[in-house]
Amino acid sequence: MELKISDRQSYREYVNELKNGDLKLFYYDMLRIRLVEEKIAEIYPEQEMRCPVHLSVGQEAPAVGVCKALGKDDFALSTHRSHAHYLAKGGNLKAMLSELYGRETGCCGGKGGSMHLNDPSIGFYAVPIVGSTIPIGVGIALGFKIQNKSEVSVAFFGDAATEEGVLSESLNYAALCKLPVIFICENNLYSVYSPLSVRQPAERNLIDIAKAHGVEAFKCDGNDVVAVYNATTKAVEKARIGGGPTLLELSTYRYYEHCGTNFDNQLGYRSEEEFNLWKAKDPLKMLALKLVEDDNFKLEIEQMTKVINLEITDAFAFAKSAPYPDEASLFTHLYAK
Ligand SMILES: Cc1ncc(C[n+]2csc(CCOP(=O)(O)OP(=O)(O)O)c2C)c(N)n1
Ligand SMILES: [Mg+2]
Repeated sequence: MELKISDRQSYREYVNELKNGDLKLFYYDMLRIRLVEEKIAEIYPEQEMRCPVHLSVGQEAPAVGVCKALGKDDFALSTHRSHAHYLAKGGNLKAMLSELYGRETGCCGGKGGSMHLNDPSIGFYAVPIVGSTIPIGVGIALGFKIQNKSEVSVAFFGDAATEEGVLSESLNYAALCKLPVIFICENNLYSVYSPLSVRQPAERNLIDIAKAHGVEAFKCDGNDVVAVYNATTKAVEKARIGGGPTLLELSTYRYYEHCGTNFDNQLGYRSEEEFNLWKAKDPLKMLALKLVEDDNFKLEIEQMTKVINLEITDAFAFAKSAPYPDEASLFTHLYAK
């Protein structure tokens, strides 16, 4: 059967009518993030994007599984590795790419770059100081509670951030005040080139640390978008009715180098064998396995790819031709009003 899909909107309308539409939407969103980032990797050597980039290829499931469990007014705080979170939370692709190209149409007016994809209208800030999303997420949750709102905040952070003292203080305060915050640790095993084994004693267990502070905590397969979505949905439901915080530790893996658009296994800080084991558990592959019973799915992937690539070509053209910020803008947004 030939599907009549001409643009993203009509694809979404089509998918929404399907019974297992959510799974297909998850796939669509993860594929979109992957294709966007692979395109960034492909043309980064042109040296027109003048900011460092930290790619999430391989880590799409935490972004989509978590953000799809949130509403528009819930707040997500992301890190230096924020493209996937921004797109999954509903960020505008043209505004994101413009930001990477330093253009005034960027979501930070072209002054932030890849690590500052901020858009409060979609409930999203990225803060690249490792660990800082944790207390800011708690602060935003405190704000929601004081205002009697039912929104929740989500703090994304990597495994390296769990080595910072602020995690303990934040867990403690969030549990004490039963704040509507969800702590999401994306454990990809590395902080730049340092594996967990040289940074933390083997007995150190994040789940136990969270529980010791009175925060419910669960481990979850971070490459299984459905598992991530279900775990986050539970945590969000609990937080909305005053049940307090939850921590989820999501196991996942980045494919590209820590910062940049190359592959760096040749450096020897991680083995080819480990890399291939994780590639076999690729989040898109794992979700496709759940969808194979649908004969049309292969065809749909092809069509999704076409639709997404059209959007990407359009968004890059937009970003590359947008104006640079005016010199006078150097002196704006320096202080909060
Ligand atoms: C406070 C602080 N120290 C150091 C850095 C430099 N730095 C940027 S990312 C990073 C590693 C972060 O590892 P992790 O939190 O596990 O996230 P991942 O990069 O693996 O996604 C470091 C050390 C920083 N941004 N902030
Ligand atoms: Mg890490």
